[in-house]
Amino acid sequence: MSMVPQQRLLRTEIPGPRSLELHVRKSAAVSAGVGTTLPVYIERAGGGILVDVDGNQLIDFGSGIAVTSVGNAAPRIVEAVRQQVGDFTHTCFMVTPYEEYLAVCEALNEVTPGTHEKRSALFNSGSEAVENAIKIARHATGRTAVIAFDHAYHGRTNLTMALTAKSMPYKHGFGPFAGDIYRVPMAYPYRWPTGPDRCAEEAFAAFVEQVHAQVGETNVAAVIVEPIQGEGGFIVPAPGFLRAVAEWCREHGIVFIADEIQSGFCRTGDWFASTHEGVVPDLITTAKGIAGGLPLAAVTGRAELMDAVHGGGLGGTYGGNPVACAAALAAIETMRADDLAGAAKRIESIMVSRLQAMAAKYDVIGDVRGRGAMIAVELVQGGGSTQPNSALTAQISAACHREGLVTLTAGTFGNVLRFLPPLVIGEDLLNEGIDIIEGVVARLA
Ligand code: PLZ
Repeated sequence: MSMVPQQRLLRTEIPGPRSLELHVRKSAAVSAGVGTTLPVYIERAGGGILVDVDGNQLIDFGSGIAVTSVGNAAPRIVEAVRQQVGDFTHTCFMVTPYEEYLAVCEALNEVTPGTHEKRSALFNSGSEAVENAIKIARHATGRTAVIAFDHAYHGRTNLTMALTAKSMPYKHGFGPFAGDIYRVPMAYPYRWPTGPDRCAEEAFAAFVEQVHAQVGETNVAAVIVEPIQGEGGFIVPAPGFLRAVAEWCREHGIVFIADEIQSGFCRTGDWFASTHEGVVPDLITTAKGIAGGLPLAAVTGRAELMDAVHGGGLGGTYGGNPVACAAALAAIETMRADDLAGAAKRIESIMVSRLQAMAAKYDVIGDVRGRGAMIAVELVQGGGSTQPNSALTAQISAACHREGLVTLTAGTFGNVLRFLPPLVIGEDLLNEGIDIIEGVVARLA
C-alpha cells in the first residue's frame, strides 16, 4: 500500500492542465446538475493529503464532507475491504443475511448515547437513514407531523428536501415537497435578536408556542435536529436548548431524532455531538464517518420504537452491504484504538485559538464556532455590521484552493467557511492549512 507523503506540493496552477482537460469531459458527460466545489481530479489520497492528476498535493480540510475522518484509504479499512470483497460482495441482507451486518448494529448500539436497549437498521445514504427514522417514528407513534428547524439540512430526497431549510440549491424547482413538516426557529446564538445569553430560553419558548399553536403536540410524531447544524453553518445550539427540546418531547410522547450524519463518529471530540449537550436521543441517524468513505448509513434507537415496525417494513437492496459493513467495523475499531475523539479535541484547541486570534484582528470574522474537528468562521461585512458576507467567503475559499488547501463553505447565507480535516491529520499540516487561511484573510479582509 502506497503511503501518501504528508506534504503540500504545488506542481502546477490549481486546477492543473490535466484536471482542466477532465473537467471539459465532465461537462460533456455528467449532468450539469451535479456541481463541483473545486475541479481538481483526485488520483490518490491518504492522511491529510489529496494527490491530483497533475501531481499536486493538497491539504484536505474537507474530508469529502466529514466522511474520511479516519483518513483516506486508511490502512485498517483497506485491509478489511480487500478481505471482504474477496469473500463475497453482496447477498442482500433481506434474502440471506451475514454476520458483518449484525456486528455493525451491535457496535452502533454500543457507541451511541444512552445505555437503554437499542436496535439498528442499515441503509446506503444519510438521506435514506433520515427517511427511515421518520418512517419509524410515524409508525411507532401513529402520528404524522414532523418538526424541523431553521438552517436544517437533512438530505436531497423528497421527504428530506422538505426537512431541509435552504432553497438554493437543494430544493429550488424540485417541489412539491412531502407534507406535514413544520419549521421552527433554531437557537442560533450569533444571530439571536436579543443576544446569545437569552437565546436558549427564548428559542425554546418560541418552539413550544409554535408547535402548540400551529401543529398540536398530539399530532407530532418526531422532532428532528442536528446537534450541530452542518450545511446550515456549523451552528452550535445555545447551551440547554436541545436538552429542553428533548425533555419536552419525552413529556409529549414525541420521538426526538438526532441527525448525527455530519457530527457523528468522533468528529466533535466525542463519539456523538448529542453527548456534549447532555441529550440521549430516541433515534439517531448516522452515515458519512461511519465507514471511512464506503456508502453506509444507519438508524439506531430505542428497541421499542425500532421493533414497532412490522417485519419487512424496513429495508432496501443494498442496505448494509457487506463490503461497507467490513469498512465500518474497521473504522470504528480505528476510532477506538487510535482515540480519534481525543485527536478531534486536539484539532479543536489548535484551530479555535488561532482562528480566535484572527477574529480579534479582522472584524469581518464575526464568529468562530464548532466543536472538535468541526470548526467554522462566519464572515460578515465588518465595520460594525454583522450582515452576512458571502462574496468574501467565496473569495477566501477560492484563494485557499489556489494555494492547495481544500476548504468548504456552508450556511444559509453562504457566509460560513467550514473546516473538517481528517481526524488523523498531522499537526504540521493542520498549522500549514491555518497559515494559508490566515494569509488569505490578511490579503482579502
Ligand atoms: N443529514 C446532517 O450533513 C449530508 C450534503 C452534501 P447523504 N451533508 C452533505 C450535498 O450537498 O449533497 C447530510 C447531513 C446531515 C443528512 C445528510 C444527507 O446525507 O448521504 O448526502 O444523503
